[in-house]
Formats: sequence, structure tokens, C-alpha cells
Amino acid sequence: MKIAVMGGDGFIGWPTSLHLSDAGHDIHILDNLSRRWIDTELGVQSLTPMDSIQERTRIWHAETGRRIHFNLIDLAKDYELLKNWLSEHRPDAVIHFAEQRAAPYSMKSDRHKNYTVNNNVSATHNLLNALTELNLDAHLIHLGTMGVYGYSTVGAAIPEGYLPVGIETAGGETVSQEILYPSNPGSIYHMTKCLDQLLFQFYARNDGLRITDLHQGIVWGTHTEQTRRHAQLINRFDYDGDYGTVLNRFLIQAAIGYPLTVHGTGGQTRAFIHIQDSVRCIELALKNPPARGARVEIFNQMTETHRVRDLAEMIARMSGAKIAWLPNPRKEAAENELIVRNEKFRDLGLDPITLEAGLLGEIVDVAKKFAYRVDRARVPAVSAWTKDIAATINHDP
Ligand code: USQ
Repeated sequence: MKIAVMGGDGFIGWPTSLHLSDAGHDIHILDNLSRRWIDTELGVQSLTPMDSIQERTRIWHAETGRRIHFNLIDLAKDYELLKNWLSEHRPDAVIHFAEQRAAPYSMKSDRHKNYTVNNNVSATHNLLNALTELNLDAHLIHLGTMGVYGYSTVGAAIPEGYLPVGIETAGGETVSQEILYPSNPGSIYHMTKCLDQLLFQFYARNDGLRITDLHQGIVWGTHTEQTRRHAQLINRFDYDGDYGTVLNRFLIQAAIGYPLTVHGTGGQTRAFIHIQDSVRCIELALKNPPARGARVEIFNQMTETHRVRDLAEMIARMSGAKIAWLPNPRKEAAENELIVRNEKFRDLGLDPITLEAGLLGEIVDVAKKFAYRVDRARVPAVSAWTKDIAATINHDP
């Protein structure tokens, strides 16, 4: 298949591009390199030394003989460029990662809120609009988030996208219907993914676009089979307070002797998936497109749930690291339960990598190898959800 990977230079976009190229697909990355600019804005860098996208694709070609093409296009701003590219190349599938993905970054200031909303919503809408205008029947796969569901403590399992509800008619009869699970975002970033869902629903119904939305949990790990092949194919790894995600952050903190930064009681339960499974799921979704005219296909792309304090305690046991119980910079439930249905990927053959201490060793090795690149001043999470919360943040665990 000819596949356009929007955001193919990012943390999941890059290993996905390699995985699908390795599987024989013709890969075209469209990316505005915004993630690299944000590193510059924040004064941070990936823990792992990362080459330019042109250099990465050159190495991939030298290693495998396969080409990955790169196009510098901003989906949110360059509508005509995007449309012209799609019109010329007419891909069979489009994978859409081209969004600002960090909740803390999206909450930093009014400017960051505007940027995240404008970038994410415009990128998604421009893509849907162009596919429709060009009458292009490409399967659109979008990387969404488990965060669209929110983290209420109801205790019922979260279905894969759609909730069956019984509605009483005027005649007193109960009819049942499936509705999009009510969205309950916890940050401006998560809110943009909720808005994306409505855009998808509209374009699938109105224009018959074939769309798959992957509600992904928190990714851990860094390597995939392909990124391991050469030092210069290495994936990025974020540890800073904005882009570093919880488990990867705890592992680098343990490796550099920094207290593990647990927000609040650490009672937050979240869904997790290993990066290798993440790229496998995308391939499975690619092989199983919805029919034209069908509703948006939704998968819960996660393999297990964990409580933040359990992760911290496990890593503290493994490494001897101390735990810092910090005031929570976020507005979120202090404690929650989380049960998630994920049978759809399991039924398609996903055999998940589960979190075991042995597998964490690999990340600790990466962390130790590149520990000299860590700027400890960038470890604390300083982006507060409200001005009131900002006054309570302790920057120095
Ligand atoms: N947390 C800590 N200490 C830290 C960092 C985070 O206790 O040092 C806590 C947070 O308060 C939160 C939980 O860990 O309760 C998860 O935070 P996170 O930064 O690992 O994940 P999140 O902000 O939810 O976002 C990440 C990705 C996002 C993706 C999402 C999936 O950045 O792109 O959509 O995970 S999900 O969480 O399922 O919505």
C-alpha cells in the first residue's frame, strides 16, 4: 500500500513508519517538524540523540534498501500544499499523528492552549476536508487517546467507543441505541481529541469516509524491532515535565538518582501499552478497514492498567530510588478505578507485551547510557492546570 504518515517524525510516527516500510509498504512522511521546534522552545532535547529526519531516512535506505519519503508540510496551515500532495499521490491509507500530544504543554499558558486547539483541530479538519474534496477513498487511521473517556470512578468497563443506551419513547417503550461514549477530557490536549471524534463522526456519515480512531493509552518503552537496527534509527525519548510520560519518566529518574515524581497520592489509574504493540496495533487497524458508509471504527489501543503509585513503588523496589509525593499540578481525580474493554485487537491477534520488571531493564539501560544528556532542571512538571494550582506547585522534590 502507499501510505501517508502525517507526523511521521514523532515518537510513535517514526517507529510506525519504519515498521510499515519493513512490512513492504510505500511510506511517505508528511511532517512540519513542530516537535523539534517545541524542544527548542522548551530548551530540552530527547534523551536519545536523534538525527534529522532526512538523515534517519538515509540510514534506513542504507540499511534496508527501502525508501521512506519526507515532505515538509504543515497540515494545519498549508491546506493547499496538503491537498496538492494528496491529489498527486493518492495514498491508499493515511495515518494521522500530526497533533500536539502533551497535556501539560497544552495547559502551560493561554498561548499554548490556542496553539494546541488551532493546530490539532485544523490539522484534522484540513485532512478530512481534502480527502472529501478529492474524492479520495483512503482509509484514515487516527491516533486518539483513552483520555477522551475521562477517569470517573463508576467501576463499569469502558467499551470500545460506543455506549449502548436505552431511551424511553413517548409511548413508554424502551429503544436501545449505541452512542459515542460521552467525552470527558482532562486537559486542552485531550479536549482536541474529543473534538476530532465529532469531526470523524460527521465526515464518516456525510461523505462516507472510512475512518478508524485508536483510543490509545500511555505508551512506555522506546525501541521497536526496526529502531534497534542502527544507532541512528533510534526513537526519541522524552523525560521532561511536559512531554515525558509517567512510566518512562520514572525510569529515567531512577537511572539518574532523582526522586520519582508522583503527583498527589499516585492513586490515578491509567491504561498503558508498549511502543512495539502500538505499532503492531496500527498495522492491524490498517489491515481491517471499515466499509465505506460504515460508522467510525473505534479500538481501545491499550493492553493493561496500572496505578501510578504502584509503578513508582515497583521502580523504587527495583532501583532503590526514593519517591517524592508532590502536590499534583493537574486537576484530576486523586484516585480512580479503570476497567477497559480491548477485545477487538486481541481478537485480531494482538499478543501483548506486558509490563514486567525484566522489560524495564532495557529502558533503564537506555536511560543510563544517555544520562549525561539529562538536564535535571527540566525534570519537574511545572505546567499547572489552573492559576490556583500553580501557587501550590513544589518545583524541587
Ligand atoms: N504523573 C505523575 N508523575 C509524573 C508524570 C505524570 O504522577 O511525573 C501522573 C499524571 O498526573 C497523570 C498520569 O501520571 O495522572 C499520566 O500522566 P502522563 O503524562 O503519563 O499521561 P497523559 O498526560 O495522560 O498523556 C499521555 C500522552 C498523550 C496520550 C495519553 C494517553 O502524552 O499523548 O494521549 O498519555 S491517556 O493517558 O490514556 O489519555
